[in-house]
Amino acid sequence: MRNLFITLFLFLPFSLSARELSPLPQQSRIDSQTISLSQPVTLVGADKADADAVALLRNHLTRVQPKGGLKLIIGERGDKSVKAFAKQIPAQAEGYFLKVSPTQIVVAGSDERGTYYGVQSLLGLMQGASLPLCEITDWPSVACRGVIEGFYGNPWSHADRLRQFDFYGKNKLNIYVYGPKDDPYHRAHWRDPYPAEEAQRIRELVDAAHKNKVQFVWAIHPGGDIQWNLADSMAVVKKLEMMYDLGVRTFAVFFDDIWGEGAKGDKQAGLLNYVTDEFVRRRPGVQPLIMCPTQYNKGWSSGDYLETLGTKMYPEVRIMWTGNSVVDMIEQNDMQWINNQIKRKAFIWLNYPVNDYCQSRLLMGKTYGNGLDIADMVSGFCSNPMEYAEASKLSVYSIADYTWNMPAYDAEKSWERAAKALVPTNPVAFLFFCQDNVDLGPTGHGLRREGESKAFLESISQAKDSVRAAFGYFSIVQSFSNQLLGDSINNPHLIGEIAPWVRSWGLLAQRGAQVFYMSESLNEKDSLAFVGAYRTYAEATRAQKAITSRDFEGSIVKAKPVPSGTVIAPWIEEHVNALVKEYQKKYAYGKEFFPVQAIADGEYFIKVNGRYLTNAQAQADRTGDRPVFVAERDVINPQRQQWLIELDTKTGRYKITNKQDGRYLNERGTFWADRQLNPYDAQWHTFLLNGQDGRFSIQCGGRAGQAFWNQQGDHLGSSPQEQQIFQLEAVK
Ligand code: LOG
Repeated sequence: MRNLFITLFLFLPFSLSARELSPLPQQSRIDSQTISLSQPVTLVGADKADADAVALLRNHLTRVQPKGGLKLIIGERGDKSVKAFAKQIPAQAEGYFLKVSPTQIVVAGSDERGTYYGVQSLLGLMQGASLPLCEITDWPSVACRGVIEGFYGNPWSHADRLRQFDFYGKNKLNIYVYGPKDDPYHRAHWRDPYPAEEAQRIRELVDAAHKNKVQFVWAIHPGGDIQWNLADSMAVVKKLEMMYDLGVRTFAVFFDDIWGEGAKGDKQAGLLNYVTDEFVRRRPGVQPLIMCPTQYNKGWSSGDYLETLGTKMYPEVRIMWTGNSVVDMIEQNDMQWINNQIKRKAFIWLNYPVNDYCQSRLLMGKTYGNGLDIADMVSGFCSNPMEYAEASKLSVYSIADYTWNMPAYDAEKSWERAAKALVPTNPVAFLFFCQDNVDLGPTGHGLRREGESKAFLESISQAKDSVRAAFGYFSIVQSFSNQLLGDSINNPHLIGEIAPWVRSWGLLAQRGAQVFYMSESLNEKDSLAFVGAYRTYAEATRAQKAITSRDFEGSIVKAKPVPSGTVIAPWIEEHVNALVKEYQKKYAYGKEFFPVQAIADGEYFIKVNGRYLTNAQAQADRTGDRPVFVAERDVINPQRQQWLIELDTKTGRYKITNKQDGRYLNERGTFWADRQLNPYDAQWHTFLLNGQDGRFSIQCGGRAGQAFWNQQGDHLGSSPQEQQIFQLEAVK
């Protein structure tokens, strides 16, 4: 136990001084000496300075008086009030100079946003009424920094979005792109106007975003059914006009995830140019368009599509890009490649921490892997988050940190600061939860995140008795889970959002604790205690499985939370399976409480209608070879028809391997000739056997689509619906 606490202590070094700003400023000197803002303050320049900045400031000052107090000078370059500081104001857009001295405070922006960010920094440094003496010169690394609500699933709620904008303002993010796939007026019914009530909400959102100095970008997604004719070009403009009337000033057109006619590059470029001519350039205050191409990542690029956009589309149109694949971190070489193709700086759409393709996982790990040297190569950098708006703030906080001061970005430290900012009175419990919810598991997109359950792994690897060490860890998890669920001080929206995962995490720990009890009782030859612990385990497993997230009426995605799915959950399952196996070798007591293995490990013939499955190759193509069915027993080479079927203790499913060549069957019921290309992965390559008495349907288990095996002509195939019954006949 002592070891564990040392590990935890090392793991959570809360070095964060309360006076640290985030995003980290470019240049700063922050003293320990402070002044008090509860004294009377006189504002100088407030009538000319950015109104949002002044309003924000006034909200936090209790005693503003016309004359005679502590002088607070505010304004942006060109204003008389800050003329004396012209040299200190950084040249960069959105930069500011902030100086707090005993007798005077200066907030001087290089432009309006700069002044606003200067005020945000001033407020960020305040603790109660006390403000440290400081001098800060600051500006952003990346011009457009923010979030793209671009995921599938439940769109954020109105309240979610309002809270986001406040958060973006504080973290100096300046752009929000509205593009939730499941808003019908964004995509499926892009031509239709929003109903009045929805329109009013958008108006409110735009207003709230702008108050926080966040550009609200509204995106249209017409590619699914657009006709390349004037009527539809006009329909796009008409919809954008409506959005303009609601206050929107920046617009985007998306063509991601479509096929066919809508995916043509030259037509898309033509439309974007048309909208630029007919709308963008004619309306005062409208920013250049942003477009998401159909080939939005290198893996999906082919032909001359990108080059067509690059040459035919007006150079001011910004083009989005997710990297080398759909879900990828961005590095310098990648930027060079794409910028060269599109003849402009790509606008990054980072598919992290979005979890719409791995909904059972919350992505609460540190945000790492993007190059620290790409600031000058991007026209913008936006994160596509989870449908969990509050939980996403953990990563978005770091995106803000990264894009504001890229060279100084430290993923680990930023992550810790984020936890502290989100759950100020109990960051340790929260961070502990986060480090147990890091990885995505295997998905079609392939991104993995390292470091999940680092503290767990360290504590068990250092311990003499790893099961006992794990037990210590699990008791901490149970207590942190209770603390978080009972938290009534910190952001209730965050706590409510993650609650299904936190509850599930607590139950997981309860299951984990039973590993210790089972192991102890086995040592003590106490079968009563063993079975008792196992039943507690099974009960907690059932309770965990019953938890559903987003379980409200009309919910598009109701996820089943899987906390700690990469390290701890498999550890527990493996140990329990092994302990049960060992127990059952010795004792019969309590047999009825343990799961019955569908089929005993061993060698089998796999038969359909009296025909034998054999490894003979019907065809060899890129996707591998298919086993075939033959009428006769193979007497020359019997092993070709013999299959080793064994329970995989990690997944509780069965692995099926050919006796002759040792190849295992994969997720489609086919072989890969080349093992290197398709290494064994229990997630993919194990099957559920449904049935009894030698008659079973065989179903792909893991993330392989849950299809069933069936006979297709001479060979084995799979089908999502049709269950075929196979005879599994033990080889004698
Ligand atoms: C979608 C996006 C989705 C993301 C992750 C882009 C440009 N489009 O594969 O809406 O959230 O991947 O699933 C996408 O990334 N398509």
